[in-house]
Amino acid sequence: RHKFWETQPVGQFKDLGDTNLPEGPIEQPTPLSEVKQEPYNLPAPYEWITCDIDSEDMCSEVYTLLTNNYVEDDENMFRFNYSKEFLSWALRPPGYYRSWHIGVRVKSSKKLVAFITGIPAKIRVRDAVVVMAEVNFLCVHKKLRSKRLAPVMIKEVTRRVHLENIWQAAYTAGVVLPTPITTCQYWHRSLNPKKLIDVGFSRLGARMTMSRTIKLYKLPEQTSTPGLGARMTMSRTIKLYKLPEQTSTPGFRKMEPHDVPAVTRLLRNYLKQFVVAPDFDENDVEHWLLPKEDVVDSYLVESPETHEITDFCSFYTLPSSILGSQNYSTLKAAYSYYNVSTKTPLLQLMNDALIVAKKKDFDVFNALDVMHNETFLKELKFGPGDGKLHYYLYNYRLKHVLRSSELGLVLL
Ligand code: YNC
Ligand code: MG
Repeated sequence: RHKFWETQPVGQFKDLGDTNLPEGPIEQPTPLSEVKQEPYNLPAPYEWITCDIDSEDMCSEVYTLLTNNYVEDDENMFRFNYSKEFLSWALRPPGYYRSWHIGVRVKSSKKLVAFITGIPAKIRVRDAVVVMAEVNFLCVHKKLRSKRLAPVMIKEVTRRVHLENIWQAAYTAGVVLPTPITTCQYWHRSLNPKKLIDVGFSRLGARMTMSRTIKLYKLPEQTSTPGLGARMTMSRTIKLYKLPEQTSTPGFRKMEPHDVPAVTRLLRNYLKQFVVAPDFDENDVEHWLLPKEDVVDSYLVESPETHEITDFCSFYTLPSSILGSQNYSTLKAAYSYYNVSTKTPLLQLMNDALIVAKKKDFDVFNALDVMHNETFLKELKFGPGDGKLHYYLYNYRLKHVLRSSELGLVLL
């Protein structure tokens, strides 16, 4: 039962498979004068604030709330630790609205205890380009959980999105809600297996299981030798994940500002093949894909002969706090972002991405099974996580659940 979500304009479980329902908006926009003008009521001890993410102090408060209370894996071993620089980047794309960065404070102490954000994005669904809000960073302090604060946060961001005459949204969650447009799986590629095993990452269900590690290890030489587990040594594991020092693709280099027009053309053309994908213009590409230290990395292939930009790959930096290790406090993770292959095989391109990520000292490289990622995951020794990521649209119905490979959208 979903007492809140059943009241919202989202695909409902009872309607799954009902192909008589049309694709597109579920509810029509209302005149802006009919949008509620006052914020929703919060329980008496709390008040709304609009977070000025430009302000160093406010950015630090948000950082602290999320560092201590945001998403953990199922076994509570790791918690996302988005950096301040990352938050500032993620929340201020072209055309962002300050009013969509919403906090809740305790009136008496001024302590920030909840947060939710939206940013504007043009998202194409089949042939329709729809202006949406991408909603992210929903967080309620651990001490205030299960008090139905989340629905109030969601209604308030919805109201503020409506006030900008925007009526659709996209979001992801690890939990199942009515109803996913697709469900993806995370895959993890060890870059620093010794550390990953030390901190328990390799044994973690939500990331990569030991049995999977053993199975992977088993593949090259041994096929069905019994008692194989005992032969799974650290040195053999390190060897299994070893990468070359240098990238292999001629013309592979870091993206630079003058590449924005060519990358925009390449990416726009590539993303056409997916059912749901962002509609990026040059300003978006400049913001989301130009390299930003410790936030986003992008590489491309420039043909040594024609100087044409033929391929592109990118990843963002999202460390996790390690909650119970004596030896380490942070897991440095790279997350596959947008990749385009036209001339360089995707497998080779992503192998080069792994090599640069390893050089930059990442411990693990993560990727969802979206777009064409399935074509390289197993071969490049990624292991499947068992946590799922569900994608949702608000006030937009699709007739069918998508395959993850039909999705061309990566949210942060
Ligand atoms: C979630 N992640 O089902 P029902 S992802 C949406 N997204 O409602 P309470 C969620 N809804 O089932 P708590 C949700 N998690 O009764 C729970 N819910 O209908 C629903 N975790 O509220 C849930 N961040 O306040 C239930 O629960 C209702 O105190 C229960 O708070 C939830 O950012 C939460 O995982 C997630 O901080 C805030 O557990 C809290 O547990 C927490 O009693 C750790 O809420 C951090 C975490 C979520 C990351 C994310 C995307 C959010 C999308 C929100 C939906 C946006 C819709 C579009 C709006 C714009 C529309 C336009 C136009
Ligand atoms: Mg609550």
